[in-house]
Amino acid sequence: MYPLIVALDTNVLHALDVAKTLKGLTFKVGWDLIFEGGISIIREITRYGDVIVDLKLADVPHITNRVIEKVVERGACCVIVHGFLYPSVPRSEYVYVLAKMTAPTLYDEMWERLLDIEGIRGFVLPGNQPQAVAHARSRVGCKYRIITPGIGAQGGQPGEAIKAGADFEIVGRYVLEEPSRAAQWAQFKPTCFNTP
Ligand code: NUP
Repeated sequence: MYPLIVALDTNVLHALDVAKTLKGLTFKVGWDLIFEGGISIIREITRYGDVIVDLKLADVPHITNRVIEKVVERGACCVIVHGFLYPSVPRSEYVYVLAKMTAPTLYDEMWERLLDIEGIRGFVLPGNQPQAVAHARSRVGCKYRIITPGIGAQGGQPGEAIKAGADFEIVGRYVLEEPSRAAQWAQFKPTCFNTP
């Protein structure tokens, strides 16, 4: 398994085709694909690899927890939740906290505070900002996973965020356009965790 999470931001047929071609990798399913394929698309994609569901949840705890439960019931390993919910971020082994985005946002002013959250699976951090990834890794050690979008179309170079301390890089367009590019990740090793 390469330390690569393929973001299936495309239509259902193309997503299934890419997942079949890259069977054994990890896939990220977001709103785009769920609106098109329905919630059952999560289970369908799990036939080809682990699935992270990226709904960037941001609601009060009881609602967020109910959505997480529904997604996990369908076979996803984990779900991405907005860090700005802090301190009301749901704490669970299924939760990845989005702490800083690949585009400029208000997270840039307070993201480091989120690194103190306890009891989660890990953090989503910007792979196109390797210095932020390195800083986060030095703060949290190998206690949490770090996964990083922003590679390829958003400017990050393949392997750059892993070198800075990430476990997996999240890549959409760069791999969707040409799935054979996924093989570039064969040479990289996760910093701490082998599983997404
Ligand atoms: O800060 C973030 N930036 C980002 O691009 C947090 C994310 N979850 N993503 C997601 O990563 C985005 O929603 C998309 O699914 C993927 C990046 O796609 P691409 O730029 O590699 O095509």
